[in-house]
Amino acid sequence: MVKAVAVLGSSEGVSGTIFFTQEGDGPTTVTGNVSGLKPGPHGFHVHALGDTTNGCMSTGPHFNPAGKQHGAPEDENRHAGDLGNIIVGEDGTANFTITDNQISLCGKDSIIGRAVVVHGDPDDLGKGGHELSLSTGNAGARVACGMQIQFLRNITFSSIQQFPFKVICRCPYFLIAFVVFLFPGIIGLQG
Ligand SMILES: [Cu+2]
Ligand SMILES: [Zn+2]
Repeated sequence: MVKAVAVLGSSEGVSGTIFFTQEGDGPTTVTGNVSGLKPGPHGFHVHALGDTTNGCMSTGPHFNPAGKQHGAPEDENRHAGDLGNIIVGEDGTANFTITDNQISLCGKDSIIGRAVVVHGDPDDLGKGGHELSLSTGNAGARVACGMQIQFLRNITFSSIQQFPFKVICRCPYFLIAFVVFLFPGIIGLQG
């Protein structure tokens, strides 16, 4: 099990925390709580860059390693980062769980180090007929963004068992090998 987290920051009073978990090559589960938004649907995406030096605008476009069009989470032809909408209640908060097959915490197309963004308007899921529908879902301003999705804990039995098939997830294996075998060996030789 690989886990990651992104804490939302905003200049417009929006706050929240988003957690990601993934078991092996399986789907990634996204759970989050967000507050300070107007009621209704709000576009929710993984953007390409974990950079917020210029606010949420610095996060770049939707994460799109396969070069596809913007779409709905259930579409095959979609940006990997297209997680659809989160639904905000009358109290201005949203608690949600999304299970997604196109975002991953491992491998070369990992979302680790990228940004999660909440928009001010609904994502039309590519079907709104607006000139922005097929690029951004016409989801309006970026009202909050979570800089850099970061590993919460990645040294687990399942990530070790996947060695050597992962790019990122195998790193802890080397760390563990070093600590368990090599480091005591070096100390032993010197002693
Ligand atoms: Cu977005
Ligand atoms: Zn998109």
